[in-house]
Amino acid sequence: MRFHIMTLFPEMIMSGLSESVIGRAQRTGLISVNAVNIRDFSKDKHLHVDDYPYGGGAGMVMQPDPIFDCYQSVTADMTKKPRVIYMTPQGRVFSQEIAKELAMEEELVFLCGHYEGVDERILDEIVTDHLSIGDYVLTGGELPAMVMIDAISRFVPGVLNNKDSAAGDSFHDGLLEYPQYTRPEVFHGQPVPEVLLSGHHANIEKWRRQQSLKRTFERRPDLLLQAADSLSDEDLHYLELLKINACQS
Ligand code: 4GM
Repeated sequence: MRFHIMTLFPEMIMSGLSESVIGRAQRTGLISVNAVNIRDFSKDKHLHVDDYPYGGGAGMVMQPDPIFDCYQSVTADMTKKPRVIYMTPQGRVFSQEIAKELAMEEELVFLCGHYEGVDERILDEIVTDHLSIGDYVLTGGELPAMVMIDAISRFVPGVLNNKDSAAGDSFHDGLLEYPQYTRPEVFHGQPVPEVLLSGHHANIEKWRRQQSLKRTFERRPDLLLQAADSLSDEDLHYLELLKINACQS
């Protein structure tokens, strides 16, 4: 998977994605990250890439020409038009499902906006997907792009080793992950749940499933509706007990 990021802060992208699992995925060639500086495509003698908004108002607007030339350069050797993602609070909210879908692409281009906006004409011309990482405003699209690249890369085969992929997936079956414990056996007076020390694998699996259901019920009840298809009769029975307990307390 090749990621191309059009940005005014390429070092932020390259350094943010150089560590840990995503850094390793780059070094082993499973993914590549190509952050391109839009400013390199300014034709202005002062390398300006923004200007005052027509109609007046506060702030500056990123001009379409440097972004278009950057896009032409990034896509020059591509055989088909790639999906071009623009990170904006006005977009569809990014999710695990969207990450999985985008992981099927060979190339992805991200356009990071800054200042008070980007000229609408370049968005109309090149952007295929308007996406948001949540209902809040940041100073630029770089952090959202890094968030999406991380989430997408996890679905590229080989990026997670078996240990990473079995664990750490908080959306297994659409439920939240069960709690984990390691040594010491007692920490600040709190023991590890006894069942985990029992060696009884069936009981451990059952306890973990119940913990996942309990957590999801307490913390993200909205997810239970979406997960309804993957719930067994035993799951539903346990949820009934949780519901009854919740009414009594
Ligand atoms: C507004 C319009 C994305 C702000 C375009 C970008 C938050 C998100 C920006 C922009 C952003 C988000 C830059 N802030 N919620 N800031 O995904 O590029």
